[in-house]
Amino acid sequence: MPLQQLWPEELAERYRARGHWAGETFRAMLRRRIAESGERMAVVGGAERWTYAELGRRIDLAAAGFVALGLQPGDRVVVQLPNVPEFLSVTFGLMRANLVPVFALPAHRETEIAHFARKAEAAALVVAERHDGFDYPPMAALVQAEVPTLRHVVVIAPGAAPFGEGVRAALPEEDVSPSSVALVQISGGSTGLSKLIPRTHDDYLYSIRASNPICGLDADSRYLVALPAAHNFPMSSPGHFGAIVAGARVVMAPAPTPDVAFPLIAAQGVTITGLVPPLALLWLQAAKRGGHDLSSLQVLQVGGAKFMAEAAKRVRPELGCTLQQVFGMAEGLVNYTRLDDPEDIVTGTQGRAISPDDEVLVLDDAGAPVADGEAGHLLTRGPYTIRAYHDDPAANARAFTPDGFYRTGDVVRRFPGGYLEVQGRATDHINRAGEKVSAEEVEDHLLAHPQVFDAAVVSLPDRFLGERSCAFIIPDGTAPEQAALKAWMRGRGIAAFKVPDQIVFVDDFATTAVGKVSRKELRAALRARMLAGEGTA
Ligand code: AMP
Ligand code: DBH
Repeated sequence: MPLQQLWPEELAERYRARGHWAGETFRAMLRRRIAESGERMAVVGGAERWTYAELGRRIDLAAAGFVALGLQPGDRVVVQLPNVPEFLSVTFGLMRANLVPVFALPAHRETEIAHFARKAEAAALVVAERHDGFDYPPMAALVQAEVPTLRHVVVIAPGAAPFGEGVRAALPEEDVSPSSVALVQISGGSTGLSKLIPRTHDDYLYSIRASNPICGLDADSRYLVALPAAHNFPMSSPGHFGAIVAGARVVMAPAPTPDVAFPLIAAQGVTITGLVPPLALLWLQAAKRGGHDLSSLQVLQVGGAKFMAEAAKRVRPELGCTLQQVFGMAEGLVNYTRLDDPEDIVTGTQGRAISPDDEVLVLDDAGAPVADGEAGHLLTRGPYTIRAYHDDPAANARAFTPDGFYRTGDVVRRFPGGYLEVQGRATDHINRAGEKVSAEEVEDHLLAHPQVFDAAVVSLPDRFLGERSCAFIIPDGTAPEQAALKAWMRGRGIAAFKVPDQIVFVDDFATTAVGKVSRKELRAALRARMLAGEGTA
């Protein structure tokens, strides 16, 4: 199944005519960047410090290695790497060889990686040797045994070029079309399994180029990659890709916690970074204790989940930098508060869209526009929002309107100037500290357990995570032990963040009064019962 992302011709023409789609590929952008910024520092991480020239050399080495494996232009390669400089040489090396990276998070495990690889018909998988106490090669071997297209596993050891220094191969001369797919992002999965999000060179680079000035990112900036580098937010809003586009410095943080990030900020003079709300709270708490020099930090971006106004108000006084709220999605649309916005906008909204050509609709249940200030469903289309997921007609029928608007599933209020406040969502997923967990996907796993008769997974408010997951389970006979059930879930080869935070055993779902209900109504009823204090933890 070929990877593609197509806009109707008249819209494509408009996006080109307005200069949004610049007709440049990643490979062309990098060639220019490396020629112009050769002696400047490009990326720092672990023991590595690479100038742009050195990054360029490593990109070519990685590209040659992939070509030498026999990979063909257009082949897909799943990349699962932590925040290391090699993240950039591998990703851009793949692009240099006209291959397409598919980004997985370090937290994903064999079930998820196999799903991405199968869905993308990937020819290779790139993993780290070890990260966060986990050995990736054995997992990669399991995935390879399961996915017939996966011919190669490439293991990255810190500092070493992935294929050694001596590898030689002729790199493709022809560049790809800027309207072709440059990379594949993964959706958080609002229903069922994660979907693949193909992004083109034109659209992704536009979102990055347009983000840079909005976020104050220029050649003198130093961007700290605190969140997982593969995530769309730290990759493109404007993220480490934005830093590369600007000729700035990327600083890779092996972990986002203050003990690791604060010393890096001081040592590297970090000027900008992005966090999810729970991490921002941790940083606020740690900064209060003092003993760190965060004076270089100019902009703290917070996004991925709703940052409450009370916490938002603390950023400037306690961290001494400007807060920027970021409300984005791997499917496209990204909203930012602007750096010079008044305090109430910065703390009370999740920003406004990047582009004058982002079309943003806020609609009631019947599909009619609501008045400004009223809550409604957010739909969008524009020059960097996808028109379809890869190879998933059923999901596409649900997620896109016939005229190509993406149904974000978010419920928002719009204010004058186009500022949005995220109020909630219409789809059943748990936004667990920015990680989106599909209720349906977790239920499917639970239902595979022999002592589980039925399961419904809901989100509950959580002081630290924002939301946590709670599984209501009707046991089949004797209920399993909670700890045993959680351990069994982990054994399913899924990311730890998908294991329910809380499990509540119930005799039935007590929905008889309502009659036959949808899973959605069932989840809502159970959630309401729990919040009303009727549940037993
Ligand atoms: P995904 O589609 O997996 O990339 O996740 C994007 C979703 O994350 C959005 O549709 C929102 O539901 C949520 N999200 C991202 N940023 C914010 C934010 N600043 N405030 C509230 N929700 C957010
Ligand atoms: O949550 C997200 O997916 C997200 C948040 C902020 C995102 O994709 C982005 C910015 O680009």
